[in-house]
Amino acid sequence: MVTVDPKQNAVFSPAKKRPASVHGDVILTSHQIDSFNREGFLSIPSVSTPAEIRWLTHLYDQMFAERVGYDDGYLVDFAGDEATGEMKIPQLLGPVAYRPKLRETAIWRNCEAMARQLLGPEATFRFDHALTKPANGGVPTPWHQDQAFYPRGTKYQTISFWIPLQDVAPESGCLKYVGESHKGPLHLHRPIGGNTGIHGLEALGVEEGTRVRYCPLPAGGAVVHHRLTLHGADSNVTTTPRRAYGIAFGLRRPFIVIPKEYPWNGIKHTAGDVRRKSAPSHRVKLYFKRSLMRWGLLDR
Ligand SMILES: O=C(O)CCC(=O)C(=O)O
Repeated sequence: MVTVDPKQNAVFSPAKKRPASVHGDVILTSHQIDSFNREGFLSIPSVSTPAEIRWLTHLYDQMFAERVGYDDGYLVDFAGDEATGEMKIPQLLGPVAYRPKLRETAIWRNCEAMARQLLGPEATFRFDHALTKPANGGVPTPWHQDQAFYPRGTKYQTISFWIPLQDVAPESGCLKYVGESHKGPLHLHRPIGGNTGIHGLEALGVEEGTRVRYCPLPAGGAVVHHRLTLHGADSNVTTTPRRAYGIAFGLRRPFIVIPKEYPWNGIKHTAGDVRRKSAPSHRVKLYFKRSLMRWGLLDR
């Protein structure tokens, strides 16, 4: 097993005395940027502080305990079809919509600053999520590429940061990558196990070869990956749940990135989709979105 030491090529200066408003305490070196561009991912030893991680862990546990987002269809099972009982990998899509304070964190500020270094000054926030791997075994996160989740009409291309809230290693479900897979192609995907009631996707025909890299990290460290980088995680066989927060930033392109729905998304019909479409908040949002699009004030 090949693991990547985040300290190896990283320069990190958590400027403790800086006021919170200063943009980005973590500055990527040109060596790190080259490494990201070459490999399609990068480990960063710290993007937060122990106090912030304690605060976020509390907030995170509260959100999952209260099942925040469930009725709106934003709390879903990434790896199960929900018809079968306990969620296998509970995932909350868009936690910042429920807890706007997430925007005020060092994690957010640092990831946004790094995204601008990697993508350019126009990079903007696109998406966040929280994903828990229950303790004592359970299912792995299969190989997938983030672009496979993009819906039709997307005009953005993203990179994703993933921040564990406790130390992670291969046995607790740290992320693993296939190095250089961001150079393409986009693999065919399918809903996990071919079950169209499952939200998560798995890539087909992945040849791992010798290029698999595990990225163990301390709590509050981060990995960042390109939208085409194949990634996944093994089962969490430790006795504590593995909590992780993810944020994606993207660049708006002058063209539609996904003109036609990917077939593997078109065939999905999940319990979360049903809840989302019937939630009153969804219907109101859809009404305003369609009106703005009709008036030319919003593109997809
Ligand atoms: O947390 C996991 O197991 C997978 C996360 C992931 O695929 C992502 O954040 O892009």
